[in-house]
Amino acid sequence: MSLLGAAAARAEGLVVGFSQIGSESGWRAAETTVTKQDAKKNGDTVKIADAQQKQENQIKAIRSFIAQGVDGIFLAPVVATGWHQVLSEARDAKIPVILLDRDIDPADKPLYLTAVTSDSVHEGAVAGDWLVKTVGAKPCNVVEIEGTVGASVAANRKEGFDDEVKKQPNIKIIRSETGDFTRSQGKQVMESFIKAENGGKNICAVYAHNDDMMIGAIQAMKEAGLKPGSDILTVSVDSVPDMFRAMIAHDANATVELTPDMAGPAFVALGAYKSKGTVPPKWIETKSVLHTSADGDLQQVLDQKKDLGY
Ligand code: GYE
Repeated sequence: MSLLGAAAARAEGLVVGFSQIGSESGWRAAETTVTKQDAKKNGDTVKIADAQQKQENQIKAIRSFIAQGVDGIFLAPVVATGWHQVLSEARDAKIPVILLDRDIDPADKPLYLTAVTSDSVHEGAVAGDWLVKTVGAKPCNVVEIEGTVGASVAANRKEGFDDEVKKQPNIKIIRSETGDFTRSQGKQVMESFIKAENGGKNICAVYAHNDDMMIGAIQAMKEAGLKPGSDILTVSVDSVPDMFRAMIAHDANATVELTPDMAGPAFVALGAYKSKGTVPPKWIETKSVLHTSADGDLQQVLDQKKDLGY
C-alpha cells in the first residue's frame, strides 16, 4: 500500500512516546512543535521527553515509555551508537520504534520499524556543489563548523561535502571543529577560526552543519568587522526562518532545507502497522532543497514556514 493510502486508513488514538534530543536548534524546536500539531490534528497522544542532549536521558525515557505500554516510540537519536540494549528491550516488549531525523548503527537496523530522515550525505553534497559552482577556479579556504560529535547527520554532512569539494583542488578545508549544533558554540568556534586565520582574511567560505551554528558564526564575523555573505561566503543546512532573514539581508548565501515534519510520516507508518500489520519501507526519505540569497521567492518561502511549526 502506498503511504498515502495508509494515511487514509490511519488508525486514530495512538499513544506515542517521543524521546526528543532537546532544543539545541530552531529546527529541533520546530520538529517538536509540528509533532504535537500532527498528533492533535489526528486524535493521537504524544508524550515528549526532552533529553537535554544526553543519550542517558533518552535511554531512561525509552524505558519509561516501555513501562507505560505505549503503542509506539519515536526516537531522535542524539548519537548513532549505544542503542542496542534499550532497543532490544522495546522489541521484547513488542513496541515498535521509529527513528526520526537521525540514524543509528546499521547493525541495529532490525531493532527499529522504519527511519524518517533526509539523506544527510546528499545534503552535504548539495552544499559542496553550491560552493564549487560559486567559487569556480578561484582558490578558496573553507572552515567547517561540525554538528554534534557522534551524530549520524554530522558525520554524513561532513562526508557529502568533503567528497564534493575534493573534486576541486582550489578548494581546501583548512579547519574543522564541532559547534554541537548550537548558536552559541557556532559563534565561539567561528571566533577562534577568525583569530587563527589572520582576522578572517585567509577564509573564503564557512560551511556549518546547521543554520543555528551559522547564525552564531555570522555574529562572530560581524563583530570582527567582516561582511558575512560577501567577504566570507556561507552555506549551511536546515533553512530555519532566521537563515532566510539573514539571506534576505545579504548576510548569508545558501542553505539546504529539510522539513521538521518527520513525525507526520512516522504516525502514518505506525498507524498502518498497528491496524493492518503493514510493514513500511525501512527508510522513509524526506526531500532536501537548496535555497540561495539569489532566489526571488525568499519572502514567500519564509511566510510558508509558519505552517511547519516555526
Ligand atoms: O539539522 C539540526 C539539529 O538531526 C536533522 O539536528 C537533525 C539536525 C538538524 O540540531 O539543526
